[in-house]
Order: sequence, then structure tokens, then C-alpha cells
Amino acid sequence: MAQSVLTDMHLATMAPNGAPYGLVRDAALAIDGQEIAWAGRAADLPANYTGWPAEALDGRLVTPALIDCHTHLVFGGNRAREFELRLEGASYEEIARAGGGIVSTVKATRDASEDDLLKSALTRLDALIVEGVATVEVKSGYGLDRDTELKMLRVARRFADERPVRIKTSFLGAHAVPPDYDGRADAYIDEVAIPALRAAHEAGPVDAVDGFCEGIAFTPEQIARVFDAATALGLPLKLHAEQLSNLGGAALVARYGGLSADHLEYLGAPGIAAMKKAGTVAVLLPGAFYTLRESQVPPVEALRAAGVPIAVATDCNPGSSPLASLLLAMNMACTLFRLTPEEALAGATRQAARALGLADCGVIAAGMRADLAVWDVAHPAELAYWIGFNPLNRRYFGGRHGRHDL
Ligand code: DI6
Ligand code: FE
Repeated sequence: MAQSVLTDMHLATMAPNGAPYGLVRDAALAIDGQEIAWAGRAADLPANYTGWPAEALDGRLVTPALIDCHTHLVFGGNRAREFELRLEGASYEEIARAGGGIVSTVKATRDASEDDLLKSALTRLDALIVEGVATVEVKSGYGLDRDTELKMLRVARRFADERPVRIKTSFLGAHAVPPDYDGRADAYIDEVAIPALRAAHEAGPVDAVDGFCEGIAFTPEQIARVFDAATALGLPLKLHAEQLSNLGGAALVARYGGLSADHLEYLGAPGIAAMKKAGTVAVLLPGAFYTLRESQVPPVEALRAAGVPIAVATDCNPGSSPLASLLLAMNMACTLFRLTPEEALAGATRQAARALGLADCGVIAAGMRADLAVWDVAHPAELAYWIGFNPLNRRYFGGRHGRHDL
């Protein structure tokens, strides 16, 4: 296993060490195989690492590699036509109710071959990787029948064979009611979503189970039935909650001890209290807020005051967030939601790891995976500050690097 020491750089460890960003100036970092063996001030580097091959990073900034903890990267077609319709005045909900929206992507995804889905999704995955992303969560949810849900999850798992990236899959069978079950959401949950979940778990691995709790999707009672089935299989939970209205989805997923509640524009005080109690992460998705021209901002100040961990993700999907830049999501989280740049970076590293139930990445510390991003910036605030500019110099994935790895 390769051993090396990185020198001549500054670390934003994102570990709570008392300094903003967990900053360590004039740092060194020892990599042993896939892991960080040591990280700290260069002056304190223990003698046993000084003989290891050293790489000087010319004063650059090193952060944990980024983690995109909420994406729908796998889908057929795109919805540029719907974008045009919205610009002509139609709302996202009107389009969905008229058979467009998610359902049109379902048709395209059912019709696409596994190889075609992989090919189109890799272009979006590559856009994330060149920004220093090393871990990506990918949801199913555009199949809405057993075979297509399984097909989507297989495509997502193939990413890790095709690229140096770690994939966490979420089963999202309860994403929308397909046309063949129109007006029969309960039957869809019982006859399709839950049996497909069991089949996906068997074909596995499925890392988490997600749902869309909303007027245009599923009620809390329907989601609870999916959660009961997931819990029986021992799978962790996530939920699209309080995106367009407040149905109490955040409190529901928190009651099940879920990993995260995502979107949250319409979240209220009871949901915040329930999330705090359960340790459920608030995943903010400013790309969807922006695309839908939403005006209700998630209650960031109240989440912060309650001490609920806040993550930031792209929600990359063809309808509400055709966004394949986590750096831009971080910028939007600051400008639109008033996160601090430090919260935005924590949201795409430490808190994103937590939203995925991962304890071995998201901060720089001994024993963590050597998933690192090296940036041509002087200060970590620049990562959320620049718009449409990518200052990545290189990325390390499990201790191995290449310039952009592609
Ligand atoms: N909320 C979203 O923003 C996406 N899914 C969800 O549950 C939208 C998915 C789409 O419009 O295709
Ligand atoms: Fe989503």
C-alpha cells in the first residue's frame, strides 16, 4: 500500500478543533494506503513519517473531498421543454398534475437501456468529480415499477466501477404515483413500492430508503408504511419533506430515527424540535428552491439555534434542480438561505457524511479515508464565494490522486 506525506499546504480539516473551518496553517498530512495516518502542523509531524515520499502542494488549501448527499443522477431524457413551459407561466405542480413532471421522466427512464442511462448519468457524475466530490448519494424513483427501480439502482452502483467515486444508493419507490396507479396511491404503495423495496434490498445493496411526502406525492400515512417495511429490513431512512407545503414529514422521519429530512422550506417548529431530538440532519437543496423560484426560505436561523446539523446538496434531477455543481449549491445556500461559507462547506463535507450515516469521511483526521480536495484558493470561504468557477487543483480518492481523476 502506498504511503506518502503531503506538505507545504494549509488544511481546512472541518473537524471541530476550535478554529473556523478546523483550519491548520502550515500543515502536513500522512497517507497510508486508503487512510489518513496523521494530520496536523508540519512542525509537529512525527519522525516516523519523515522518511515517506513527500509531495509539496505549493501553499494550496486542502479540504475533505466533497460529498453530494442528495442526487437523482440516473434518469432518462431531460425536461428542458418543461423549463420553457414554466417560463411561459405554468407552475411545477400544474405540470406534474397534467402528466408532465416526474411522470414524463418515468417514461423516458423505463424506455432507456441500462447502458444509455449509465452513459448519460456519467456526464453529470463527471461534473461533480471535477469539483472534488468523492462520495455521491444516488436515488432511484424514476422507475416506479419493480424492474425499472432495480435497473436504476444497478446503474448507480456501476458508477463505482466506472469512476473513482463512492456511491450510496437510496431506494425512492415512493417518489410519485405512476399513471397506471392514478388515484390509487395506497395500492401503489402496497402493490409496487414495498414489494420493489424488498426486491431491491435482496438484489442490493440498498443503503437507505427515501420518499416524497407532499400533496402531489404521498401522505405521511403512506410514507409511514414504506418506513415500516424499510425498518423491518434494517435500512436507514431519509425523506423529501416540507418542500412545497408542511405535512409534518420532518417530524415523521425523525420519529423513525431517520438520517435526514431534505428540502424543508415549509418546516415548522415541531419538525425542528423532532429533528434535534433524533439527530436528523437538515439537507438544504437550494438548486430546487432557485429553479422553482420558491420564495419561502427554509428556517435556517431556527435550525441553527436548535443545533440541527445542516447539509447542502445539489438534488441533481431533470425537473426541479438540473444542477450538477455542488460548489454552486454551496454558493446558493449562502446567498439564498444565508448560510455562512463555513456552514456551506461543512454542509458539503462533515454534515453530508452524517446525512449518509458515514463515519469515515467528511473531516480530515487520522483514521479517516484519504478522500481530499486540493484547491487553488487562499481561504476556504472562497469555495462558496466564486460563482461558476472551479478552483480544484486535484482530488485524492482513497489516497490516490490524478488531476481531476478523469
Ligand atoms: N422533490 C424534488 O425536488 C424532486 N423530487 C422530489 O421529490 C423533483 C423530481 C422531478 O421533478 O423530476
Ligand atoms: Fe430530491
